[in-house]
Amino acid sequence: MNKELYRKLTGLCEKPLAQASNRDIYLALLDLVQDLSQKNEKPVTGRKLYYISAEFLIGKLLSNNLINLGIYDDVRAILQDSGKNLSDIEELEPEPSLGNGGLGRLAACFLDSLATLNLPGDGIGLRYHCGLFRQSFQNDVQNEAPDLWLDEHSWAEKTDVVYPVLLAGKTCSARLYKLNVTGYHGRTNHLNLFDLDTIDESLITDGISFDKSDIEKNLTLFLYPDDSDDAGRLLRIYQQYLMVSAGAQLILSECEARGCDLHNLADYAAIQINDTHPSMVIPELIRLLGEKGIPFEETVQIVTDTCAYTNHTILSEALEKWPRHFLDQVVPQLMPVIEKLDCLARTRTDDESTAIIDCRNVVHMANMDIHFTHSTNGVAALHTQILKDSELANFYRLYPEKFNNKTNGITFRRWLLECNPALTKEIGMLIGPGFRQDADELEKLLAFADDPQVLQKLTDIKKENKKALADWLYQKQGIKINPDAMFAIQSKRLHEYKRQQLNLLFLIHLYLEIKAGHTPAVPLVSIFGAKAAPAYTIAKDIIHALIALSKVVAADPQASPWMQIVFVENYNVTAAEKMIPACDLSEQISLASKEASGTGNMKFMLNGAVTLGTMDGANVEIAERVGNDNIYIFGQSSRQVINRYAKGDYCAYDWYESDPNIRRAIDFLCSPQMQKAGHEENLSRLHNELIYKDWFQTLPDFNAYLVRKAQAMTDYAQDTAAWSKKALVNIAKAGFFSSDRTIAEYNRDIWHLGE
Ligand code: 26W
Repeated sequence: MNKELYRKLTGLCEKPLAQASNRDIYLALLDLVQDLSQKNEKPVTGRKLYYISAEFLIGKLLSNNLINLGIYDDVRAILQDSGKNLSDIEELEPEPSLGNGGLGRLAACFLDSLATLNLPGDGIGLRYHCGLFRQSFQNDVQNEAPDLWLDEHSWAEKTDVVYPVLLAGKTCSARLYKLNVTGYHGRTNHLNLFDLDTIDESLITDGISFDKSDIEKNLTLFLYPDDSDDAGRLLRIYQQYLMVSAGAQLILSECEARGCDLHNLADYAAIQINDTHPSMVIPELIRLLGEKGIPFEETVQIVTDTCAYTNHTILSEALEKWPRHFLDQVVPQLMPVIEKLDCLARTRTDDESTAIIDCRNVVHMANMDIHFTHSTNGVAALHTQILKDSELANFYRLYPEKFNNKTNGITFRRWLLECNPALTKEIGMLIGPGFRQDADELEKLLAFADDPQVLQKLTDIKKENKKALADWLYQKQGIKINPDAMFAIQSKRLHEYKRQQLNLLFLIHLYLEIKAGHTPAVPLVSIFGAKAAPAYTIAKDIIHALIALSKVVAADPQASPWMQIVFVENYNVTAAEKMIPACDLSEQISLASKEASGTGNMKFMLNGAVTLGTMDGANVEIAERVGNDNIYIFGQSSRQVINRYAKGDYCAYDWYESDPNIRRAIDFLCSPQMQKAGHEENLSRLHNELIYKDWFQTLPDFNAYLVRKAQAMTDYAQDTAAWSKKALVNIAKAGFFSSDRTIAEYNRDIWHLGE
């Protein structure tokens, strides 16, 4: 036993561990981690990164920190000796859900990798009082409740640092909270989160509704308050400005404290703008540098040299544009700067499509980013190519040298070491511990690709993880699932382009086939985890249809031994850590060209799931690495999809009318069974949507999806060892998708930290 650690822990508890409550121990561990992580803070020399992001989906931090500090096993053993269980203590930690999905989780993985690689890099964001809403299903529809995660004892420590921020002409005080980010045997960096002292949580009334008028009381209450009305949209601008103005002041003061004279800001700071949400940092820095007496032209050059922009989407509705009068109201002090930037951009080109303020007085944030940063990157090879070829082609012609790709990655500390200890241990026994620091070493596993014992062991580990998921689901939702079935999981934000509705149509088809006497090769448990944006009606209808179908299936003794549908309530990082290690088939079925990258696809692969997917986002790079035998690809190519959109000739109704399988599956939504299990309004709205709109071309991919999924099920059923080999190859080839590789590339090409 590690005696020193034991002494420290009992000292912090102020009583023997056996007599301490789990909460006492949790708080003691929190103190212990803060203390140890502080010791790894290192002075910064040269350039330091500031990663500004409206989202940091960090998840629970206790285990992650214990692993990174190298004391996880010792702490677990010490607790065990005193009759305590670390996982019970982990349960007490609230999950900070400070993000919607991929973009926020990526930011969290990046912070982990920066610290692990010993690179000086901090995050800058907001300390939302409620993260993404807490989801429950009431009457089989999504219900949203506030998720007040802040505890009196939290990882984010209050500081005395306060910056003035001018919001609609009134000065507010932005207070800095600092959270230690530990690296795996690396340095400690920080996540800087800003908040106002005046926030009033009692403003929250019904569900996630609140009075949106008094920004001093509500500014950081929620992550992305509902933007379906103007008040919500204005509030988003207020939030963004609070973040970037306080962030810019923090950056300037840290650099000045290190001796920077601000003319050389780019030698001290690299700022990464995570999607368009922090774009106002550009005019804000120009404004602040101007106040210090630096001429406009020079401030523009300094800011361009310092900042870089990442694009995370090609959905045009997600590229932020604000009516000019919104900005006039919230940040009048920025408008003269934005106008000058617009004029300057117009001197470089007369291409109206690249204007910052367009002829209808709409301000295009992404356009400002591309003109006035030195780097624009996409997040997977295909995504970057599409940006260059179509979405941002006009910009690419103007600034070819600015465009570059940085394929996303995930931190293996959380998504392997922490969430799948059994697999981690087995890998260590086979190839030694080197993969923990160097993910590429996973390739050594290929030497065991034909070793029956190893393949059996992988099958056994997967089975145990499936049992653990089944137990968890039973405890949480009272649902019993069959661990001998194949587990197919689709977990991600709910969006039509991600096509949970395609999966729904498959499941209806499967059900009807079983009813017709055609049983599948293997029983299937189909698991979903997804939150729908509160104002996104069709997304909520898709959730409802899946839940209604799950009831129809469960009530049917002929079908239920063969298929089960489970919708996991309140999908978040904690749920993901349970679900991903238990997955056999990873569903990555977005419409080709629409998913910028995806990162769930990487997490599943690393945990030995085989992908069923379209040639979209990073699936393309996964396919390249694992080869055709170890992935199930289907559907239209991104080229075909882009051409179809360009021609504008897609007609869902034609597909519905001419294909009996499609018609049968869609019409089942309005069948008496479904209408009895669910709500007529939601189901017929979805029926209508699929037949008359289907913006994301579900129907043309339907048959190809059926065929590939049936093939995967047959392969799984027929030869366990062959399936296990596919899993092994996926794990072995996952090294490229480590965020350590991604961060090293950002540093090599864009940031040049510490230099
Ligand atoms: C309108 C504001 C807005 C728009 C989009 C807020 C949030 C979003 C998304 C949730 C952004 C997002 O998460 N994008 C995802 O980013 C991941 C990391 O790069 C990619 O892997 C996903 O493909 C992309 O959808």
